[in-house]
Amino acid sequence: MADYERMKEVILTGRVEEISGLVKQALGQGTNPQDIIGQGLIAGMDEVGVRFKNGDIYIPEVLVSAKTMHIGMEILRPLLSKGEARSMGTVILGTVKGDLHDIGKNLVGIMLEGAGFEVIDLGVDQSPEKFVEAARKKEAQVIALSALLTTTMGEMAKVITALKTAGLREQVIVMVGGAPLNEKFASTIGADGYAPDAGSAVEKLKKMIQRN
Ligand code: B1M
Repeated sequence: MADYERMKEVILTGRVEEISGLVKQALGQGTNPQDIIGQGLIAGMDEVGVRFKNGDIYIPEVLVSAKTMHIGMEILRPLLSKGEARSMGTVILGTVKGDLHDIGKNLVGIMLEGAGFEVIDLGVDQSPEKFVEAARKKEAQVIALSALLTTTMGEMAKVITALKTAGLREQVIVMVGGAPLNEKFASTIGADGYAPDAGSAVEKLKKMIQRN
């Protein structure tokens, strides 16, 4: 049984030197990489978020926790990517303009790769034009947008408008996510799908791709 409580504690306290050992130990015990991410790494970051919000910890601690989680992720990423050999489709992924948060976006990318999608990650602070250009160039089936700030969620609507202007809206599924979003917001801006977390993003996208 993987020691999820200890993993969460190590992420929370930012003990970068300990996370690799714990993740490798869990893998050695036969634990599914996606379970390690969900119940260990993400659960740890969730708690970091709560403490940051409550003012119990500050930005430097948050960054060390994020680094700790990334180290764990780097061990798991190649294992997830072996999930399926055939590509389920090409996804252009990124965090919208003005927004620098990338931890959740990276998780979504890793999980999508694990499910067999080809993921082209544009990074953070990406303009609508960048998404449109990448979708056209790569003949992508999906644009996946992340936003963590209430001040940047509106950028998602601009991406959809830019897709319409470019004549690409009908060819591309637009999926949105991020902590301040919900189903209603996604539907208001005309997105095709919303997912509250990385796991459900994969499930929803698989279904949408099959329907198309
Ligand atoms: Co910022 N930050 N931050 N931050 N930060 C939040 C988001 C905040 C809620 C904290 C708070 O005040 N309680 C708040 C936003 C308030 C709001 O707008 N409602 C906030 C703020 C205000 C800010 C700054 C403005 C602070 C400042 O400078 N005064 C600033 C903005 C910088 C900018 O972007 N322009 C800022 C900066 C930062 C850091 C750089 C220090 C750092 C980011 C580091 C990085 O990403 N590389 C940071 C962090 C780490 C956080 C918190 C603590 C944690 C975010 C995180 O990584 N969570 C966050 C508080 C919180 O969330 N409780 C906070 C873990 C991650 C796994 O979850 O990203 O939600 P999340 O992703 C989830 C789901 O949302 C979903 O799946 C993921 C996992 O399952 N999901 C998708 C995400 N994208 C998806 C896309 C999908 C589907 C699902 O489909 C495409």
